[in-house]
Amino acid sequence: MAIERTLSIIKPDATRRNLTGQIIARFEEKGLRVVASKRIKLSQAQAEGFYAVHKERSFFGELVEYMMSEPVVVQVLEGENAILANREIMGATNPANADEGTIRKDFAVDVQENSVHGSDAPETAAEEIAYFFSACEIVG
Ligand code: RTP
Ligand code: MG
Repeated sequence: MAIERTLSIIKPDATRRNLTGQIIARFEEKGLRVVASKRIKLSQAQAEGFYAVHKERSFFGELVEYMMSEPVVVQVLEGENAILANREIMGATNPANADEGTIRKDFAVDVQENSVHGSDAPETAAEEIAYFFSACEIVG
C-alpha cells in the first residue's frame, strides 16, 4: 500500500448548500487526512485552466461558469491509495450511476453539479495539487 496525495475540490453546488463539513467527514471516516485546505472563488482563468483537458467538450463553457458561480474548497487529501480511495468515496460522475453511500449518490444535483472533484491518476494529482498549493501550504 502506498501513501498518496490527491487533490479534492468541494464544488459550488455543495458549498452553496452548506455541505462542506459533511463531505469532509466522509473523507476522514474512510481514513483520508486533510493536509491542505482553502476556500476560494475561482476566476475564469483558474477554472478554464483547471479543466483545460475538457476544452473541446460541449459542456466546457457551462462547466467553467458553474465552477466560478460560488466558492469552492480545494484540499489535499493524504492516505493509503488516496487517489483511488477518494474516487470510490466520491462515486460515479453521474449521480444516477453512483453507488449507495457515495458522496455523489447522496449529495450531487446532476452530472455537472456533482459536489466533488478528485484527481484521477498520480500524474494529474501532482499537477492539480501544484495548481492550487505551494509546498509550504501542505502540512502532512
Ligand atoms: P472530476 O474531474 O470533476 O472529478 O469528475 P470526473 O472525473 O468524474 O468527470 P470528468 O469526465 O473529468 O468531467 C469533469 C466534470 O465535468 C462535468 N461534466 N458535465 N454535462 C455533462 O455531461 C458533464 N460531464 C461531465 C462534471 O462536473 C464533471 O465532474
Ligand atoms: Mg475528471
